[in-house]
Amino acid sequence: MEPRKILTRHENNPLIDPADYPGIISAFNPSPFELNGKICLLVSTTNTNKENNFRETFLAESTDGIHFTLSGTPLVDRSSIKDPVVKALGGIIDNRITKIDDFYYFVSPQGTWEVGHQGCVSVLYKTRDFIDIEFVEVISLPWQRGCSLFPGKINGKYYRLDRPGEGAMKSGIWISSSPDLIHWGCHRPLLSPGYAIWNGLKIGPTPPIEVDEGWLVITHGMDIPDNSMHYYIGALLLDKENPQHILGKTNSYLLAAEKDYEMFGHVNHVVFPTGAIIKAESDEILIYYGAADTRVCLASGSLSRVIEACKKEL
Ligand code: BMA
Repeated sequence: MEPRKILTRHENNPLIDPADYPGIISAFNPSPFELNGKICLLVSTTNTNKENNFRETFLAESTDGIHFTLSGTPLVDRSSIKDPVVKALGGIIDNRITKIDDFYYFVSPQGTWEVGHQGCVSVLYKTRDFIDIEFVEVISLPWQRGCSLFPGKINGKYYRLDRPGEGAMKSGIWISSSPDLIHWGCHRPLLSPGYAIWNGLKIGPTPPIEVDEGWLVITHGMDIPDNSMHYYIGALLLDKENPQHILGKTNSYLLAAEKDYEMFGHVNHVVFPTGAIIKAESDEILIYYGAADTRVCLASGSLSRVIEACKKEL
């Protein structure tokens, strides 16, 4: 089946609309996870009211994966962070979340402009219950986005994917490893942008999901077809034992910005994934994504077809 026909948008889209939350002007790029039988999202939000300028993450919870309630306060209480430089870093948005053993780890690409530098660094947080959130460490240099942890060790080491680069820079996916989730090295390029037209300028990762065939990674791609940025959703399959080895990737995108709610907003023509949930028993993948950097949407479809599209490079 053609990759662009695998996913179906949910009829209730957008599932989270900032219009329903006074004070918030965008709710987007949701990082999904499961907790106590619920589907939850770490939702990126902005409020550009000049006196209360923030970019923060709010927790959204749902019992059916469709109807979400957004928390009333930001997830990370910055007053609990002791390190003054980390406390002053830019907004906590675009998280990638991964459960490793008993903890949920999430990484936020936080700006360093606020502390007199440039670019984003990857900031690692962990929590068990989404009440007590612990700052762990800054785990990258600047110009780093999209840090996505694998959900456990592979042959004795933790692994992660990154998308170094910002703005108009060409940016692809890199892989690295660590003994302890804090000290990272052995950086290697994994996938360059431009393997297809929809990722001409950028290709970036989300947290790898274990499937029978390997590690499934939902990706974002970006191209500038008409002098404006267009974002797409694609997928990649990595070898289970050696994640530096790509088994296949979708040649076509799975989703492009085609609906009004994806084409028009704070940034036009954006469908941006920050993770996915799989329901292996019903052969389903749920991709929650940011639409036009303004709202939260859902597209879902057959997991095995997404994997097949990767393997056959459709
Ligand atoms: C990326 C990040 C995301 C955003 C996307 C599209 O580089 O800034 O927050 O959704 O661009 O604007």
